[in-house]
Amino acid sequence: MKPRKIVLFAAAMLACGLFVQPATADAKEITVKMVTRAPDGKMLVFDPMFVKADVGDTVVFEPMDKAGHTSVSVLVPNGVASWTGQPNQKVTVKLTQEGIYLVKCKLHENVGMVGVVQAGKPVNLAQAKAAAAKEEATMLLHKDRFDKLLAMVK
Ligand SMILES: [Cu+2]
Repeated sequence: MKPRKIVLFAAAMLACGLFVQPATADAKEITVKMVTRAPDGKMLVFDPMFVKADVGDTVVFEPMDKAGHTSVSVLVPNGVASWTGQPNQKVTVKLTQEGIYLVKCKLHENVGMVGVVQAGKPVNLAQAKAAAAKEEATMLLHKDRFDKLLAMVK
């Protein structure tokens, strides 16, 4: 193709959305509840603690009781802005990049209130494990929770 035709072809593909991840067409909204007591009896947890999603999906961290729960990112894939939710604040995170997102409740992290979101391929798994180990060193309860959740990554 001549250069001009290539440009037109690229413009046409852009117009068709072909450069966009196919998952965006049926992007899902996934709710993660921040609870003091989960239905299964677990105390001070994200429910669910592990989310497997597609790039383009949105995760909504929703406080279910006024216990000061927060959604704070510990690690995000390259190119993603970290976030710091305020106590009892609903936080919406669009998964714009594939990889592992680690999250914690600032108030209850030390008792194991942490979560893992996987979007697409776990391209930053090694970084996630390193960041998780650093957090676990400061935790008092459920020190292996990040490890268990990261073991669910496929
Ligand atoms: Cu909390």
